Amino acid sequence: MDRKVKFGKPAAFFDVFDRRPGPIKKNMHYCPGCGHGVLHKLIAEALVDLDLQDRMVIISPVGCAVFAYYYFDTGGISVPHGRAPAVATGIIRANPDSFVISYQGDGDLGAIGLNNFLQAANRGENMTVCFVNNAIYGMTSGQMAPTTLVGQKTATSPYGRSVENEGFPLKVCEMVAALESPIYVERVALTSPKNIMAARRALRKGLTNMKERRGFSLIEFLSGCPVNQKMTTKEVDEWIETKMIPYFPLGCFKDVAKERKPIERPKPSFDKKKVIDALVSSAGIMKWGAKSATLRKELRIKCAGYGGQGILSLGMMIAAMGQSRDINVSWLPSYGPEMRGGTANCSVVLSNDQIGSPVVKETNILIAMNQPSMNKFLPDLVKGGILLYDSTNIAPPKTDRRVYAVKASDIAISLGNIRCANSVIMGAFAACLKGFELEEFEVAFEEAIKRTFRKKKELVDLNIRAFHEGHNSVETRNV
Ligand SMILES: Cc1ncc(C[n+]2csc(CCOP(=O)(O)OP(=O)(O)O)c2C)c(N)n1
Ligand code: SF4
Ligand SMILES: [Mg+2]
Repeated sequence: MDRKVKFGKPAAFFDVFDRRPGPIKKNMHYCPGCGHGVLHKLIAEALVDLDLQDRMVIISPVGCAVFAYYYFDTGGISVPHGRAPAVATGIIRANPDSFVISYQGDGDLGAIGLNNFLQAANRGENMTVCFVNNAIYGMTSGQMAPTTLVGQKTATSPYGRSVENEGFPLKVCEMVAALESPIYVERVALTSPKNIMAARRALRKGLTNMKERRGFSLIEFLSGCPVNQKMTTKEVDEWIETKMIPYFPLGCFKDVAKERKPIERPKPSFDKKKVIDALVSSAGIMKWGAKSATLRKELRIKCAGYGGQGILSLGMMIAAMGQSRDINVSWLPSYGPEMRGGTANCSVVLSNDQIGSPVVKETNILIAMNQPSMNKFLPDLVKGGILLYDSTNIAPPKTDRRVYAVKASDIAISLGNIRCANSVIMGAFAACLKGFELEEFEVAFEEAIKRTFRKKKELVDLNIRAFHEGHNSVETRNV
């Protein structure tokens, strides 16, 4: 163990923090007296001394440490709140030659991400979790955390945490030590020099376990957040020593690294062909092709009819087909009394740009399968818009828009199943769009149908026949 005191910036930090926006490039963003700054330095020193820097990925949580990647000259990812151990698992499983630190606050690890964390611990993933317990949500200005002490006042517990309302603070080390897989669990404090030296030793032990591929280590760092605890740095250290440590005792809760046989996991495969095959067969429709070059503008589509006519799946199918062409899509169903046989509708947007709102009011294409839907939504069809309707159920409308009609219900009945009327409509829809917006529609439809009904072969054939009937039977009314 290296006992030499070191000065200056460890080489695992960037010389200049160029990733940090604004003029300050030499200092960290942490408040004076914050435990994160101290721990960062301990980590950076250890990465150099243990020769881990080049293969290390540090996962920054949501919380005050979210910008850890400004400082560490290592691999780094910022992840959604609480998801650090899940992302760390992905990295370590996909590339077992890498090393990974899951760096987490008490809100991140103990509240929103508790399940992610416990499951990773229970699986015994080869990672080191650095858990910064400052008994508060630092980044968001001091709300109560799972580790807030009983009686501690925070922004959301102005009268102090109470056992009656919130229960006792979560003892994470004690909980994890009770699990079978973790090999090393220790609680330390970032307060006095003596405690910081103990923290340094614990951190290095956890990182060494990972380096030797022994499994899951957790180190909990009791830490100050002077700003939100409204204390000076000296007061916060005293508070940790006199209030936190009696409830969260320091020490090693488990250390079985040496006697445990590490869990062996299968080596991942990066055979390009196998990966593509796996992706394509599970997504099916992804084979459809490259990004559509022919979608010139945003298409806002409304599908409407009776509940039970397959309106929502019609819209879903259009959205899925757009998605498979790498077009941005949204699908917004309208539920409610419609589910009991009234009108049902859904809004679909296809766009090469970002979609501002999934609500379709000004409609480019209206697909109407019953009269009330036609009456309700036709006024929203923009000038130059397309109306496609089921002429079995709907009287010819008076409109100056482009109109296409198909006897969808009659055709579906003649094919033996009224429920394939939506596939007839899809065929008609493809014919309306031919050479206009989306190419290779038929190929995509067949793939989507095969995927949807993969366990009912007879429905695949029926829906494909319905699609072709609809395609061939659509009539233009006023183009
Ligand atoms: C999904 C999600 N929920 C909530 C938030 C808001 N949020 C940001 S940081 C934070 C709490 C961070 O507290 P902690 O994990 O203890 O980190 P600290 O800042 O104290 O180090 C919360 C709730 C968010 N960003 N994302
Ligand atoms: S708010 Fe608290 S946790 Fe966040 S940087 Fe400041 S002292 Fe540290
Ligand atoms: Mg916190």
